[in-house]
Amino acid sequence: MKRFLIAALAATTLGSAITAVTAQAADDIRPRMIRFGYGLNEDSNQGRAAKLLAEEIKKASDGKLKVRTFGSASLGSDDQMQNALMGGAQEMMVGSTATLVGVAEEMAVWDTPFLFESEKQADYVLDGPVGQKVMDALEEKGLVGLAYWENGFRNLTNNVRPVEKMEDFDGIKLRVMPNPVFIDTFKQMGANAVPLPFSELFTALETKAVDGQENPYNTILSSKFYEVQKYLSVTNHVYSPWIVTASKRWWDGLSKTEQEIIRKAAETARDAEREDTRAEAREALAKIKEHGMEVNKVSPEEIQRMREQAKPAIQTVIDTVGEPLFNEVQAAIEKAPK
Ligand code: TK8
Repeated sequence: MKRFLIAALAATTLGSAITAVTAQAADDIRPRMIRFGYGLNEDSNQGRAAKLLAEEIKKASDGKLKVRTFGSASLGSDDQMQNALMGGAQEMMVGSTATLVGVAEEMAVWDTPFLFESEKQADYVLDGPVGQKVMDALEEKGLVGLAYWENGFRNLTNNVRPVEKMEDFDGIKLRVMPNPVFIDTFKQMGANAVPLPFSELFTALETKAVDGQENPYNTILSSKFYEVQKYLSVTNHVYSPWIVTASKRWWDGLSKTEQEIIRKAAETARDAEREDTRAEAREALAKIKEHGMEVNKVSPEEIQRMREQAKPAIQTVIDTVGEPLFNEVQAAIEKAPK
């Protein structure tokens, strides 16, 4: 403050007054090392966005805030990283909202089968007030939500048979994200749903501990699931967001300027990541086929049957998040652009 006053007194032109203000803001940024973890590899859409986030933070802080990114779950599974953030042992991460349901049950609302019909709709709801409300539920659990990134619409892969109708799920050992809504949804379909962390998934497919999994095209490509999976069935059964989070213990010790820089970087990276992910997804099916996977598109009639069959899982969501929040999300969807 003293420095600011002296500088301001010494200022004879508007230009140097501005310099003084900037200098004061810079004092607000301390040299820090930020560990940012994520589950996919560096060559994935998640990896590219993490890199961009790190660059943005470096630029905006004049190199004082240094982000070290750790891909391929090298700091642990999504679940382990969440715990590290809550305990203050790691600063930041990006991972699925689905894995956070055990921390803040409100997150389960995004797992509602067939919730969104388009990416535009998802952006509108996630970036709007109800998306923020769900994010805010993390705070009392020791996490600060910064931005939703796109994981995307999920599709099914397996080694048993192409899934063309609901009955084809029968007996397939399917890895699902570890949360009750995903387990329920696929049990309803007749699959044998096995919850597993993503970091164990490739090996589980390779060793045939499970027959299949479900993820967006981007991940099927970047994680090379085509090496260990034969059939891809296009279901778009749910849109999955990722969420960038920070350890609240750590966050509360940052200056306002630092918080602002990091929040903005998470949002800038979000916008770029969504564009990148969508562009990649548009090309992905052709590439997946080139890698030898057999692709089938599930018919609208069969999707309708799956929607009906998934209804008990929707009830699980309502029981978990409460009817008011569920309805609020529905209302936002109705207002969203198609
Ligand atoms: C990456 C995961 C992944 C998710 C999953 O750590 O677990 O299947 O789709 O993106 O968060």
